[in-house]
Amino acid sequence: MMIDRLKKIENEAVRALQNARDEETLNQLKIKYLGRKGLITNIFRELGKLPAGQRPEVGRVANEIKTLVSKELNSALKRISREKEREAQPQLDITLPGRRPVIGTLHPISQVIDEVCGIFSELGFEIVEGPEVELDYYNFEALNIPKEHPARDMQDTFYISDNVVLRTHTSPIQIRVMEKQQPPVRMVAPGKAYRCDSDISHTPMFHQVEGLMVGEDISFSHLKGILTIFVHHMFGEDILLRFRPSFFPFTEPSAEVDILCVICHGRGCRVCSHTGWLEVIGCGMVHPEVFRVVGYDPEAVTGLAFGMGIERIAMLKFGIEDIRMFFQNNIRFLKQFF
Ligand code: 2U9
Repeated sequence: MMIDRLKKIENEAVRALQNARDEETLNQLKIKYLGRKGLITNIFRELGKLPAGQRPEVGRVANEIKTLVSKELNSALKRISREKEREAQPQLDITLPGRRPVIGTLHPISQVIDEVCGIFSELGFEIVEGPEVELDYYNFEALNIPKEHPARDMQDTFYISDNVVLRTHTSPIQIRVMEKQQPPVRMVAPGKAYRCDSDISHTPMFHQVEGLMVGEDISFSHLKGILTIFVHHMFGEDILLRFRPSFFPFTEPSAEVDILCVICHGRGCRVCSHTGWLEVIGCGMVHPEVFRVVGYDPEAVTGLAFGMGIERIAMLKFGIEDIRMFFQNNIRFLKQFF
């Protein structure tokens, strides 16, 4: 009789615990079965009223049931707290489109270098690179920049040692090519250059693309023609340009290419220092002394050369006023060139 009652209590308790959906129900069940006046607790209290022969058996079964119901209660508690945790998490909506990964793009400076090299490459120029840590000889001496020349000043040049510098232009690449290769030469040299200088239009590291074309009858008109084609490709077919005399130790004659100011169209503004023109390229005919140094015969060959600062070209093309924007890695700035 008593055993039957116990079995019934056990079945009811287990079913109720398994069906419970919240902590409150579990608490009530705990009180109902295991509390001070609980159904299982009462059995122990009634043991004394039983005939002595039944007591051990009923006591043993009651203990078993008490243990089992306690275990069932614990696992119900764990189950409910797991369910609560899962409900607290946002539900997964598998119909939502996936998050696109952010894909980087080339830095605007790299984009402009590629564009410049692309134009010259179509004109048959080979692209050549060289070391950024360079011998004084290749950076200065071979380019007709003698020992006491102001361009060598400690204030402009980063010296590694007496005869080793960070190249101040990419021109040493052309010297290295001419040392190894006989004319004709038709090449562009892109890369980083270093000068100890820093303000809104100068950074200690900047980029250049320089070009060189050497052969038997290379003339100033080739230079004008090539650079005119280049400027039209880079800034637009109807851009106005002019060649203005200038001076560089490694070219003679030397010139600079100006374009009509892209901001004010020649009226004069802050960007063009009220001249109406913007310098974009330095150029000239290779100095005979440079040919002599690399072992070319200055009587037999002539050459055209040019150089441009990439940051300057990029600033004019994109309308950027402060060169330092290129090097601050501000993602909101860089994103505009995606
Ligand atoms: C060799 C012979 C001649 C390259 C040249 C310039 C003029 C020039 C500047 C433009 C702006 C450098 O970045 S910048 O500051 N460059 O004005 N560069 S002619 O002439 C050479 C190069 C190599 C062997």
